[in-house]
Amino acid sequence: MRLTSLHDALSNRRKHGQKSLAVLLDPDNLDEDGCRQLLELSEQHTVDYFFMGGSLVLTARQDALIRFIKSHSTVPVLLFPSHSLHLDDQADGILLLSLISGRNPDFLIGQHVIAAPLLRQSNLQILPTGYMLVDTGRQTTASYISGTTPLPHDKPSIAACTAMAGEQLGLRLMYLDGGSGAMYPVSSAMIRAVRQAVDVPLIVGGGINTTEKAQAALQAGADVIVIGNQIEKDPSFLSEMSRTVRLFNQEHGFSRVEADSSDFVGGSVH
Ligand code: 1GP
Repeated sequence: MRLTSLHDALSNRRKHGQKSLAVLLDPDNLDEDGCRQLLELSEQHTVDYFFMGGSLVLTARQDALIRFIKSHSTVPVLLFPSHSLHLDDQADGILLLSLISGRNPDFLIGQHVIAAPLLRQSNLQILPTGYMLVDTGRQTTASYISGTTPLPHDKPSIAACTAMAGEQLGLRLMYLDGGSGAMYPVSSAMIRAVRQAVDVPLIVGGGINTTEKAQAALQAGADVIVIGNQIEKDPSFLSEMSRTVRLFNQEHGFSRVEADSSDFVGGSVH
């Protein structure tokens, strides 16, 4: 299996304490004009990754959007699929999600079995990811569609043990997700507990819609913050989040020299 430059880059960033920004693009909520606007913004304000996916993907737009991004931007595109049908070889990589917060075998291994031969034939870099849905105030599409109970918001130790088990099983990234448009984000206590429990890079998303919430997630130990909804509502939030991540990296002494020597592949550094 390809364990990859994208994975190496994430691990290097983690090792050096460098934080990253991922912008989630939902093909159901984004047309080409909206995408062009975000790409223009990402020229001026560093975005490290575009995540592409949604819980349903009702439209057939994903394919065209990825093609558009790949022809206009060097920011890596990572598929964030909710289903084995949402594969696309034009992307750079795939967060191969195992929904370890749930007990639905289809999302733990079933979809992966169906996708495996297609993934093997594709050029996608595979990032095996322990995906943990967290209860953040209301049922999300992801928990409804997956038929799983999210982790209780106020039980950081369950999240920590879940991540630990995921890491022991060989998963290379962890993703704590309150779900798109969560009423409140994953708590700092839970992020800290997971951060202390595992070494792998930690992605955190869901309901991050203010600078304070982004700073809290970074401070608690998120390596990558993911923003979707708020940028859909207000594209200028992308520049605010880019600035927040850059300032955090500066304030915490991230060395650009280290990044330039060890970092990689398409995406830019802060
Ligand atoms: C959802 O983590 C992502 O899967 C992003 O959430 O849309 O609430 O920013 P938001």
